[in-house]
Order: sequence, then structure tokens, then C-alpha cells
Amino acid sequence: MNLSRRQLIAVLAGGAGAFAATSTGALGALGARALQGTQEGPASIGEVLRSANGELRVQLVVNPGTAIVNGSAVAGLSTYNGEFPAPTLVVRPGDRMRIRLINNGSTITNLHFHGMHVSPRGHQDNVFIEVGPGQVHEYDVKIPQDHPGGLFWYHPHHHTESGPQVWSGLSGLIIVEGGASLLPQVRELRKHSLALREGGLGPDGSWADYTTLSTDATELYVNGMLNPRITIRPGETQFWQIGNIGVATYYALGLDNHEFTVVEEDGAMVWRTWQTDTLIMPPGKRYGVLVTARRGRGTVRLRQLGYNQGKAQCQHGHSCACGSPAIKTAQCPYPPTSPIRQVGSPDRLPTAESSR
Ligand SMILES: [Cu+2]
Repeated sequence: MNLSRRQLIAVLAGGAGAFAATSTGALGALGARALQGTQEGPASIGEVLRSANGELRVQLVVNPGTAIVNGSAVAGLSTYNGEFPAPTLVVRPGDRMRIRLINNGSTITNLHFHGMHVSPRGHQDNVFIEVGPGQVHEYDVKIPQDHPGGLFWYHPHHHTESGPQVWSGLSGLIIVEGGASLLPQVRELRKHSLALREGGLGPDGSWADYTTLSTDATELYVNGMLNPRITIRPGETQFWQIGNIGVATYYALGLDNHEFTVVEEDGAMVWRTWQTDTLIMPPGKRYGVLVTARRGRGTVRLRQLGYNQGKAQCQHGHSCACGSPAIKTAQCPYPPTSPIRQVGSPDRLPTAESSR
């Protein structure tokens, strides 16, 4: 596999009625790999579980079996509540998250609230909790009043099981309301949440076994879909919160001929915004960015520009390409990153008015 190939992962369609430009054929010609055909739908976030009256009271059922992936039923997954992608949790600072975790799986699991400033004790963000097959655990996580707003995520964190469980579908986004989305320049913008994860089907059409994990064999999903579409008007600025909730893949994320203005990073507003044409995103990484579509109609492609996946590529006895001692790393350069240009304080961000 050529690691420097540019893999399409989503499409930005500019202008009303521009969808025709995003035909499957056109995408295929650009090297998109789609296991079950390109999803023509928008990049929907899926199920959203939102707190009310200071409390998020939900049930997450670890559900081994079949789920709908990119429009088709796929066996061999393990999902929360049968959903792929997992539900997105939306909470506010000061909320309690009362989550009943029911483990219908065959291995021990638990919950970790990645990046959140919450207690690791008791029934909160305690990775030593063990919820065995058939067991139930009641989480009660208190989010501090001064918790920053931004993007976080949840996934199992039982040692040795986290990797296979996340791979099989057990990870989802958490949005803590506030942060950059409350800035006057951002508040009125259209928002999208993009959950990036890898996955793929085995020879029998079911979800590939974790032991086959290799960047060679994986597809890149955005909100559980292959090559979904986001619409944006020419000149419009949108706020995207992007999280890598996969298990191994590093992304170098690029948007053709466009730049990202970073306003949030890892669940916190940045002190100084900056612009880049490449977002480097290891597993767990989150960015909140402003994207302004250039004038004129057409489509813009969000791509995995390619990243030397190093040892992750070589696990489980798979033949290694880049990163293997047998192969010169010079053949597999890390993607060049453009120098960071600071844009300045939030009062210099593009405004909703200027983008109309
Ligand atoms: Cu984590």
C-alpha cells in the first residue's frame, strides 16, 4: 500500500444544488475506497443523547452483533445500543452523567471519559472498574461547573480489552457545551461534529477481526459513513469539531485548497488561534476548527493526506511497509506540515456576517 496516497474521507459540497458534482464515479476516480459504495447522505452525527435539567440519564448497552454501517447491515461489531457510530453525548458544565452501562459482551468492559476534567474515583472516570459479561454498572460522573466546553470522547478502558473493543465500535463523542462555540464570531455558524474512526470488513463481509488490524486493510469512516457529504455555501464559515475516536490510525487531514483556523484543541479553547492546511490527529486527538468555503460552486475534498503509521502497521504479524526496519524510512516520509501561522485573538476570527 502506498502510504502517501491521498484518501478521500468526506466531501464538502459548495452551493445549493451542487450535489450532482459529488457522484460516486467522480469520487472513485479520486481514489476513494468504499467497501459498500459511497454513502450519498450528509455527515449526520447519528443518535444524540442530551442532558436535561442538569442530568444526563442514559443507558449504554454493549451490544455484540449486527449494526448498520454505511447503510448496510454488518455482523461482528460490538456497539453501544446497536448504533454505529455510538451515540453522541451532549452535556453542560455542572451536569451529572448518570450512565447505566450494561455489558452484553463476552469480555470485561468499563467507561473512560477521555480528556474530561472529572474524578477518577468511585463510580466516575474510574478505569479500574470491571463490568464483566452480563453485569451492569451505574456511573455517576459529576462535571465541574468550571469544566471547559469542547469535544471529548468515551470508550472502554479495561487493560488489554480497550483496543479490540474500540475497534469493534465502542467509542463515541462527548460534546461539553460552551467553549469556542459560544464566541460571538462562532455562535451563529453552522456546526458539524466529525467522528473519525477506522474499520473494515473481513473476507466474509462481517466486521474484520481486531487481529487483522492494519492500516492496509482499514477504511476510514466519518460518523460511521464512508465519504459522507457536508454542505456549505460559497463564502460560508462553519465550525467543525473533529475527533479521532479510532484505535490506531494517525491522520494528516487536509481540505483541498482550504485552510483550517484552529479555535479549540483537545477540548479547550486555544489562547491564540492559528491556521494550517494539515491537521495531524493521532487517536484521541480533537480539534475545533473554522472552515470558510471559497467563493464559487463545486466540491472540496477532505482527505487523509497519508501518514507513516509506524509500528501500528506492523502489529499482529502483518507485513510492514513504512516503519519496518527492513524498509528505509526515507521512502515513507511523515507528511510535511506547513508552518503554523498565528491568526491572533478571537476578535480577529471571521464573523458570521462576513461569510454571508
Ligand atoms: Cu482515551
